[in-house]
Amino acid sequence: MNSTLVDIEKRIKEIEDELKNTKYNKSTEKHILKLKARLTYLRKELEEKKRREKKRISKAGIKKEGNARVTIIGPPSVGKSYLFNRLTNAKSEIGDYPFTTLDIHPGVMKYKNAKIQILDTPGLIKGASLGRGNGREILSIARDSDLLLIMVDVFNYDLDTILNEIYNFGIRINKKEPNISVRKTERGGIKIIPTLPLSVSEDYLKSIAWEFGYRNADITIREDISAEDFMDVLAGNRVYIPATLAINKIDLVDNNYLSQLKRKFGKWNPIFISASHGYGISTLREEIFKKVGLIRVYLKPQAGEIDIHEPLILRRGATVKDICNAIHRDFVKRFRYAMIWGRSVKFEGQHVGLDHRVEDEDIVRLVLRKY
Ligand SMILES: Nc1nc2c(ncn2[C@@H]2O[C@H](COP(=O)(O)OP(=O)(O)OP(=O)(O)O)[C@@H](O)[C@H]2O)c(=O)[nH]1
Ligand SMILES: [Mg+2]
Repeated sequence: MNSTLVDIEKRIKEIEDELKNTKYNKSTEKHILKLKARLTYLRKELEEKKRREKKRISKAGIKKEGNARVTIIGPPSVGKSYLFNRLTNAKSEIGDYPFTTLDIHPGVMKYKNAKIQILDTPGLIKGASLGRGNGREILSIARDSDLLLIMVDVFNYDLDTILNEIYNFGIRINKKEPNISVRKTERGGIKIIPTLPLSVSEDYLKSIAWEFGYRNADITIREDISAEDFMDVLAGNRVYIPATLAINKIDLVDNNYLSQLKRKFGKWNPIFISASHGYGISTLREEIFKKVGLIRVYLKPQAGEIDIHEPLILRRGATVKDICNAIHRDFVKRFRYAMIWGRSVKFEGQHVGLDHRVEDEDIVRLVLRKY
C-alpha cells in the first residue's frame, strides 16, 4: 500500500470519528453534512486509487454464465457453501471452521428453464471493503451481480457489518438509482433544478456539489431525495442491486426463537432456511428467480400449439430484438413484425416492431421474411 492510500484512509478514519462524536442537532446539521460529503468524496478517491492499484492484485475473473448472476455473501461459517452445493451442480468445500472457502466458486442453478449463475464466496468480514480477507474481490464480484443473496445464520446475524461493507464499496441494495441528472456548464455556478418540492434544502445540495468539486453545473432533480442519494449520484460509481436475506440453520432453534428473529428482521422479509436439512430451499429458489429480474416468453410457431413447457428466458426490459437474437443470428435481418398476446400489449395479437419491450409470460409470434 502506498502512503497516499494510507493517508486517505487516515483522513477517512478521522472524519468517521468526528461524525461519531458529533451530536446531531440544528446547529451541527450543516457541519455534519459537510463531513459526510467529504467522507463520500474521500471514499471515492480511495476507491479510484485502489482500482488503479488493482491490476497488481489477482482478479477473480469469473466468466458470466447463464441468464443472470447471484452472489452469496455473508459472514464466515453461516453455511454459504452448504447452500451453494444444494442450489447448484457444483461442489464447494464445507467445514466447521471459519474461512473454509478461500476463493470464489461459480456454479449453475437451473430453475424454470433459466440458468442462473451462483457464486460462493469466502466469509465477508469487517474491513472487507478496504481489502481485508479478500474483501475487495468478493465485493467486486458482488457489484457485478444481478442479485445479492445475503446470508446469516440463526446465531450469527451481524447483518450491520455486512451491510456496511457492501455500502462502503458503493453497492446500494433494494433501491432505485436516484432520478437526478448532472450537466456541467461553462458558467452560472451550481444550479439546482428540482421538478418537485424537496425535503433537503437547495443550499445544502449546492454545498455538497461544491465539496465534490463542481463549480458550474445544472443539476436536475426529479424526485425527493436524501443528501446521501445526492452524494451517490455525484460520486458516480454506485451500483443499484436487489438483495434477499436468507437466515440459515433454523434446524438448530425452536419456534420461539424463530419468532424473535422474524420480528427483528421483519422488514427484510427474510427466507428462513436450513441448508443441511433442506427447509425453505424451494422458496428460496423461487425468490431468486423472481428477484434476478428474468422473464419468460413463450414462442408461438407459425402453425401449431404454443410450447408452454419451454419458455425463452430473457432479462427484464428485453425487446423483440433480443428475442430474435436469442433464437437465430439471421432473425433480425429477416424480421417483418411480431404479434404479441399478453401484458405488454393493449390488445391480443397486436403487431409490434423490434424495439417493443416484452413482459413476463408474453406469447410472441415472429413473422419473418423467407430468407
Ligand atoms: N445445523 C446446521 N448446520 C449447518 C447448516 N448449514 C451449514 N451448516 C454447518 O455450518 C458449518 C459451516 O458451513 P459452510 O457451508 O462451510 O459455511 P460457509 O458460510 O461456507 O463458511 P466459510 O466458507 O468459512 O465462510 C459446517 O459445519 C456445516 O455443516 C444448517 O442448515 N444447519
Ligand atoms: Mg464456504
